[in-house]
Amino acid sequence: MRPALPEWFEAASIPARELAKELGALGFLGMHLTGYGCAGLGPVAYGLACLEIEAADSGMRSLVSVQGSLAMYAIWKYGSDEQKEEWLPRMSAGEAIGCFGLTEPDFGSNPAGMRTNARRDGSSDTDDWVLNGSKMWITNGSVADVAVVWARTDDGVRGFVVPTSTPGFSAPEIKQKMSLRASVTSELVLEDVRLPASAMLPEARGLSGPLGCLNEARFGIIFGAMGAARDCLETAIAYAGERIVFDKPLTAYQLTQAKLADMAVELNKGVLLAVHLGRLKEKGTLRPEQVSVGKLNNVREAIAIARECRTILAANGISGEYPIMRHANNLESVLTYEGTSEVHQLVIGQALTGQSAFR
Ligand code: TGC
Ligand code: FAD
Repeated sequence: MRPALPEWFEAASIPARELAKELGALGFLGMHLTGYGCAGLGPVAYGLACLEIEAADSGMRSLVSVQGSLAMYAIWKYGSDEQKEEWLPRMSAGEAIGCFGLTEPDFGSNPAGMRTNARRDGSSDTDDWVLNGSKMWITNGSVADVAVVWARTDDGVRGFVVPTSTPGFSAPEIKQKMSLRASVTSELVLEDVRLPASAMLPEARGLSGPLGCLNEARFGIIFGAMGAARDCLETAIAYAGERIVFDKPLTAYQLTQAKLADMAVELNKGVLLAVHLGRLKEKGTLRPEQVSVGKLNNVREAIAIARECRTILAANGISGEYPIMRHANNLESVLTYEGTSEVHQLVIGQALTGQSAFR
C-alpha cells in the first residue's frame, strides 16, 4: 500500500475491491473472529495488524476495521446461521465488502436519537420489513455489497443486513473530504427498502447491539493510532539525521533530542497500554470504559506526535513526499469517529463518578 498512498490520498480514490481481496488473502479481514474462513487469531495479534496497517494510512485500517470489527462482527455476533453462511466467508476473503450504518446526519454522538426506521408490512413475524431514513459518514458505503443498518422499530433499535443491490438503497459518496482521503465515505439513503423478515439480526436488541460492535473497532484503533505515530517518528528521526542546520545534523541538537525522546516515551506508553488492554481482552475482562481510556489517550497522543514530527521536517513536513502531514490529517478523523474524544471523556467520567453527564 505504502508506495501508492500519496497518490490515492491526493486523488481521494482507492482501489477498494483489489485492496479488500488482497487483505482478505492475507487473513486480515475478520482476523479475530473464528470460523467462516476467518483467521481466528487473538486480540493482540489483531491489534498489532491494525498498528502495522495504520502505519501505512488510517484509511487502510478503516477499511479493515469496518469490514472485520463492525460489519462482519455484527453478523458474526448477532446474526442467524443463514446470515453468517451467506456473508462471512465472502467477507473474510474480501470478495464482499461491508459497511456499518449507525451515524445519521443529526445523530452522531447520540445514536439513541436515530430517525431511520423499520416497520413490518403486516402483523406477522414472517412479514417483510420496510426501511426508511438516511445514514451519514459511512466508511466503505459506496463500495459495499452489504450494509449493516441500525434502525428504530416498535421493539427498539434493531440491526438489518441489507444487500446494497436492494431497490430503494443508494450510497452517494461524500466529496471534498479534507481528511482520511484514502478511504471511501458515503451517505446511505434508504427509501422504502423492502427486506424479508430474515434480514433482521436476531440476537441484537437495543443500542447495546451497535455499541457492542463499536468496542471491537475502538480496540483496533487503540493499536492503529500508534502505528501512524510510529511512522511519523521514524520519518522524523531519519530526516533529522540527514538534515544539516547550522553546520550539524538536526539530531545533534538537544532540543531535537528532547522532542524525539518525549515522543518515543509517549509512543511506547501507548503501545504498552494497547498490549495491556489486549491481554485483558484475551482474558475476557476488558470493560468499555477501559477501551475509552485507550482510544482517548492513544489518538490524542498520536496527533500530538504527528504535529511535533511535522515541526522537525519544517517545510518538508507539509509535503506529501513525506507521510507526516497525511497521518496528522487522517488522525483528525480518527479523533472524531468511533466516539469523539469528548464522548470518551464522558464515558470515563461516568465510570469514575457514577453520574452520566451526556444529557
Ligand atoms: P446508554 O443508555 O449508556 O446505553 C444503551 C445500552 O447500551 C449499553 N452500552 C454498551 N454496550 C456495549 N458496549 C458499550 N460500549 C456500551 N455502552 C453502553 C448499555 O448498557 C445499554 O444497554 P441496555 O441493555 O440497558 O439497553 O446509551 P446512551 O444513549 O446514553 O449513549 C451512550 C454513548 C454516548 C456512550 C454512546 O451512544 C456512544 O458511544 N456514542 C458515540 C457513538 C459512536 O461512537 N459512533 C461510532 C459510529 S461507527 C464509526 O464511527 C466507524 S468509523 C470507521 C472506523 O472505525 O474506521
Ligand atoms: P456530533 O455528535 O454532532 O458532535 C459535535 C461535537 O459535540 C463534538 O465535539 C462532540 O464531542 C460534542 N459532543 C457531543 N455530545 C456531547 C456531550 N454530551 N457533551 C459535550 N460535548 C458533546 N459512522 C458510522 O456509523 N459508520 C461509519 O462507518 C463511520 N465512518 C466515519 C468515517 C469518517 C471519516 C468520519 C469523519 C466519521 C465516520 N462516522 C461513521 C461517523 C462518526 O462516528 C461520527 O462523526 C461521530 O460519532 C461524531 O458524530 P458527529 O460528527 O455527528 O458529531
